[in-house]
Amino acid sequence: MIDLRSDTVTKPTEEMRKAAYSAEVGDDVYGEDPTINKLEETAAQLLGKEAALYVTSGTQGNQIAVLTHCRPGNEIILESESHIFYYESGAVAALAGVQTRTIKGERGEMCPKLIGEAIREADQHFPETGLICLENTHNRAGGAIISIDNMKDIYKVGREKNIPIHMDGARLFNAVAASQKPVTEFTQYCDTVQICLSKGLGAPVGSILAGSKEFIKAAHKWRKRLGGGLRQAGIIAAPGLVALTTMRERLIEDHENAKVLADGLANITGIQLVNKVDTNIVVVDVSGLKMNSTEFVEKLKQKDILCGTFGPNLVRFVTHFNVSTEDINQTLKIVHQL
Ligand code: TLP
Repeated sequence: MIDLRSDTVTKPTEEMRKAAYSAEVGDDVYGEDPTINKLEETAAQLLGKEAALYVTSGTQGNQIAVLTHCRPGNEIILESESHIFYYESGAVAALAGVQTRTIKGERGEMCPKLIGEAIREADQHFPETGLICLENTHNRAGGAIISIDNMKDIYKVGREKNIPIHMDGARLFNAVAASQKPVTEFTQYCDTVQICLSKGLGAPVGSILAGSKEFIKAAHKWRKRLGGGLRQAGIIAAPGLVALTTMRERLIEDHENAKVLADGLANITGIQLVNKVDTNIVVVDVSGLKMNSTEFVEKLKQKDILCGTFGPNLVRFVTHFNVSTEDINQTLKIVHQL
């Protein structure tokens, strides 16, 4: 099987498995797991934030961010196809009791002026705006990089009106690798950031939520409330540390493979490339093949290639370190024959 459904399917490397085996552990609810402590310190330093918290998933990290920044009845501003809005099962409503104000972006980038206009004035009729959320890279915009300039302008709007910014940076290191800019160039323009260790970086589980010391202290309590207090979890944090320290630079290989795939697919009659490929995600429209996305995905599955539906006619392919350039060429060969 060539699995291009997501970079979440990556299997831990040998080094990660060895790190898990030999991890020093303790009870993290007592703050005594040295491996988790090291992971959190390393992540905070790397991301240019005062503190960090190890959480079970990207969704948990984002939800804890919303819960910590907001109060029930607040409104949060976010892009209309952002993961927090689109793919987190309505958790911001169910858990944090906030309502969403979505803004349609251009390749995932929201217009700072529109954000400024969406921030609520003080009025008894209005909810209070509690948070602005960004997503970098933007999944449904096809792994698009949100530019540092756009982030800076949104941050300015947030600061003027005293609204914090949270970045869903599930794939932030893809943006970093592709743009060859330090990660802190991005994170300086958000108050809190969530990064996934379990996507392109390849760890089996876990995310990091980073921010100020005060914020992380409050976030820690929310993690506990959500049942996310873990015990000898150094065993899973150890591969996360390997992921964070050794797997970032190689992401450019995934981006190169994504470009080969995108160019090849674009040359196949009936297939239309939908996104400009900045990183590791390729989205195509298959309606020209006289089939819908479900049929396309099923046909490829029969030939041992996995990809995912992304809309009635849209299909998403995601490259990662368990997919080689030969696998990409094989995929193209099979799609040609459909
Ligand atoms: N994305 C998954 C699916 O949930 C769609 C994928 O296969 O791409 N933020 C962003 C931008 C994400 O893409 C994801 C996962 C998450 C957050 C959530 O991470 P997890 O799956 O760890 O909860």
